[in-house]
Formats: sequence, C-alpha cells, structure tokens
Amino acid sequence: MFGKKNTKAWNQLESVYKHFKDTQMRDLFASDANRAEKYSLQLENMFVDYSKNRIDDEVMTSLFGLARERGVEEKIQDMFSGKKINKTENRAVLHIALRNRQDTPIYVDGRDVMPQINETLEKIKDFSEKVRLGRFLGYTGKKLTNIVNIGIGGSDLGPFMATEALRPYWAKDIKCYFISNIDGTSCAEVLNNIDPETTLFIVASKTFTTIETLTNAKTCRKWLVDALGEHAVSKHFVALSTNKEEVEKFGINPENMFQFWDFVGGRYSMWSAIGLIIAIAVGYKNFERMLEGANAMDRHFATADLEHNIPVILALIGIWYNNFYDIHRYGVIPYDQYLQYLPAYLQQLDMESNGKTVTLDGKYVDYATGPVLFGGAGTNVQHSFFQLLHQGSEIVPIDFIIPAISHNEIGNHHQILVANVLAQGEALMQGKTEEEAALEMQKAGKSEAEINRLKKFKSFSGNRPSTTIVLRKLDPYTLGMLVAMYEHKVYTQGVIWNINSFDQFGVELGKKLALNILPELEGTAFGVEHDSSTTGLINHIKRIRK
Ligand code: G6Q
Repeated sequence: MFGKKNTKAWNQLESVYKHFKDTQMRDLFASDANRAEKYSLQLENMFVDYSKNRIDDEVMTSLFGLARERGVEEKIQDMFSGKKINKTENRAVLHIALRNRQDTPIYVDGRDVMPQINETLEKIKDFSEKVRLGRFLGYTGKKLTNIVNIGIGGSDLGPFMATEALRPYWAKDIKCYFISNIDGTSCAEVLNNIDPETTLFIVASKTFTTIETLTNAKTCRKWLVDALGEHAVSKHFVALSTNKEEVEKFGINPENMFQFWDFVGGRYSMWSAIGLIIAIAVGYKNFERMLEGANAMDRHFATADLEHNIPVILALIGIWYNNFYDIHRYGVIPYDQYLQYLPAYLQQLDMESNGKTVTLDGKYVDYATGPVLFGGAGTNVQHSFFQLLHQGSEIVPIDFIIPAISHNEIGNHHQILVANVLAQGEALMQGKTEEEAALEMQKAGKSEAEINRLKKFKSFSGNRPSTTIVLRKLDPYTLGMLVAMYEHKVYTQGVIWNINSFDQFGVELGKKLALNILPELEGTAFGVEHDSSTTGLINHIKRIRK
C-alpha cells in the first residue's frame, strides 16, 4: 500500500529536501554555466526550459527514483494498451487512441477500438467539409456560417479553448459561438446575434442528460422552430454523444449524431467528435494536424526514458513542490492572446483529474494531491496578480508559454511580448537583494534616509520557480502537442499519488442538491429540510422574485 511513510523513494526525497530546501537558484546558476542546457529539452518545435526550478541532479535523480518506485513506466504502458485504468468506473482511458495516427490496434475487452474511431473521424471529415463548402445547407438553402456549440465542462472547455487558440486558421466566413452556462444570458447573448437560417447547433454531451446542456439545447431548438418550423431541425441540429437513445428522444435524427465512447473522459474529449466545431472552424486537415501533434507527444511520453520525458519531468517537479515544499498552487501563463482560455481548460484538466483524496486502494491519502491551478494571458496578468508572485508570502511555480513567431507580427509587439515573458522568469528567479535595491537607489541619487526607508519594499526574495515553454509558432500541430503534454503530466502525477485521475464523483453532490432545491424555488415543493443558511437564502430569493 502506498503511503508516504512506507516508500523508500519518498523518504529519500524527504532527506534530500532537508539539506536542499534553502538552496538558491541564483547560486545554482552561478556555479554551473551549463545549467540551462542541462535542464531543458526539445521535442520537435517545442522547447522546454525547466532550469529555473529548485532542482539539482540529486533532486532529479531522487524524483526519477520515486517515479520508478511508483511504477510510472508500467502505468504509461497500461494506458496505451487499453487497460481499465479508470478503476472506479471500470473503464479504459483512451484519448490516446483518438489520435493514434499509426492506426495500430488497441483492444478493449478483446475488441479493437480503432475501426470505430476511424469511422467517426471520417464522418467528422465529411460533415465539416460539407458545411465549409456549403454542401450541407440550412433548411432555407443558405450556407451555415454561425456554428454554435452547446455543451458544458469537458464538452465545452476543450473545443472552446482550441477553437479560440486556432483563430488564425478559421474559414473567413465562419463564426463560432459557445453556449455553456445555464444562465439564460449565455443563450440570449448568442441567439440575439445570429440568424436561424445560417446557424448550425452542435449539441455536445457525452451522457445527453446534463441539465445545463439539455436546457440550453431546448431553448435553442424552440428558437429555431419558432423561426423556421419543426422540419428545419434536421438541417440545423447535430449531436455529439455516447447516448443514441437520449439523442433521439430529444428530437435529433440519429443520422446527425457523431458517436464517441465511454473510454473517452469528458475533459479528454476534444480529440473526438466533441472537436467537431474545431474541424468546422479550421478545416479537417488542420484538425488532423492537431491530432498528429498530440500523437507526437503521446509517442514521446510512451517511449522516452523518464530522464528525457517532458510530461514526466514536469509532473515530478510539480510533486517536488507540492509534497516536499508544501506549495499547493500553480500558475499557467501563456504569452499569447490566442491561448487566453488555456488556463481555464487546464484548470479542469488538472483539478478535476487530481482533486482527489482517496487512493486507488480505497484509503485516504496522507499527502497532498492536486494543486490549485490558475492563470491568465501575459502580459495582462503582469498588471494584476503578478505582485503576489514577486513579493507575496506564497510561492507559486509558474509555467510560461510563448511562441517564438506570432501570427500577428505587427511592429515590435512580439519582441516586447517576448522580452516581458523572459524578464518575468528572470525576475522571479533572481529577485533583488536589499543591497542591490539600495545600490540602485543610490545611483538614482536618492538620499540615505530614503534608501533605508524603501530598500525592503523594493527588494525581491527571488528563488521563485518557473518553467518556460517555447513553441515555434502556435499552429494546430503544436497546440496538439501542448495539450497532450499537460494531459500526460496530470496522469503521471495521478500515478504517483495513487489516485484515479479519470473519475469525478466530486461534482455529483452539488448537482443532486440543486435538483432538490429547484422545486422549492418553483413553488412545487415545500418544507424540504436544509441548514438554516440554505433555507434562509431560498426564502430571501423567492421573496425578491415574487
Ligand atoms: C469531464 C466531466 C464533465 C463533463 C460535463 C458535461 O471530464 O465529466 O466536465 O464533461 O459534466 O457532461 P456531458 O458531456 O455528459 O454533458
């Protein structure tokens, strides 16, 4: 049984931590001219510099020891061979099969899953091309140029993030919209701006039972039927789901349904039919390039030794902070406006996957698991929460992501952007001592008294970790690599923590309670027992709405 106390590698890391913990990265850089080269890796057009982390050879060797002890190598193979690693739901976890460009067979319960995956890909190709070329038209014969994805969680965040990330590749005449929130505003703000004759609704729901998605889809269906009549539905609605029965019940022709399977988790599903809107927006070829990029990362993850394995290394560095430095926060800052929704996407990927406290053996963990992840696009966030990153009492390890070439090389914008991301990493690592701050003020002609008054405020502790990921350019292939890298990082951490990264029971309780409260708000149920706060809030809101 895995518990931190009874593993050799964990104990080894604890003793390494004791003598290493106060080591300053500044000193490590000063004493080793090759540090950056040693702690960076290149995979195709992605370069990962992890040298600005609190690590040295002994730390890394001990971390690799932990990974080996925890069976990371075998567990990677288990995923790729279709084993049912989602043990609580007894499912295989095969997002890697969705982008298995080699088309090698992958068996689940003795059945190769590749033929059905390829069949759906063909269907996505065929349909996305027809829409783009105006061969699949709306009911009144007009081209479908407004594409609306209705979905939530894993059926929204991935396609939304990727579609936005690949905006430069959008067909000129196509506009994409996303309706996710049950808040009527989400529907209203889209429907107010589109024309039913030119709108295609994609209802994306693995289960086809999610209240938000079904309510939004019903509202959109009614809006369309009111404008064009019931017969128009089959020309304006398609469904992405595993649940044919519910799709039919909802009133979408099963011919307009794109299938996926229970071995694809919601937050891992943008590579499947859930990615249909991406394919329509950027074209099937580009969608395929995204799959190819992810596949390149998959092959790297499955075959590189741990010491050269990017997702594994990032996972281990995360473990080092989380479990030894007791740093349970983590930031992702893309310096690319097109990647502005990546942090929100990764928030789900990481926090829903590894926000668990029960091990695969059904015991409570005695160590920290998934960290709190947040982020936003640079340079904007430099002007908001970066103050805390530089001088706050919390240490927050950061992933910086920057493409070397921009899609919009206007004047020197991109050079300024690059200068900023590199400066942030440098500043976090180097910091500024009180003496350095004093010297600076002296040079600027400040008085002794003023220098003494201000030098603490103007000093930076430094030794704050970051990893810098440089992409050649944000294209579909590279986006695929990047996202797959994070998926595998999350899995590796889940393996080390001995938790199931692929279930999400934690989101169930609130959903159930909402179903209890709804009839009370609607006035069809009374006297349901709650705590006094919940009862008070229900009554307060009912009074206002009367
Ligand atoms: C993701 C989760 C969750 C799910 C949504 C939507 O891994 O399972 O975010 O994607 O709850 O579910 P449906 O696709 O079934 O509507």
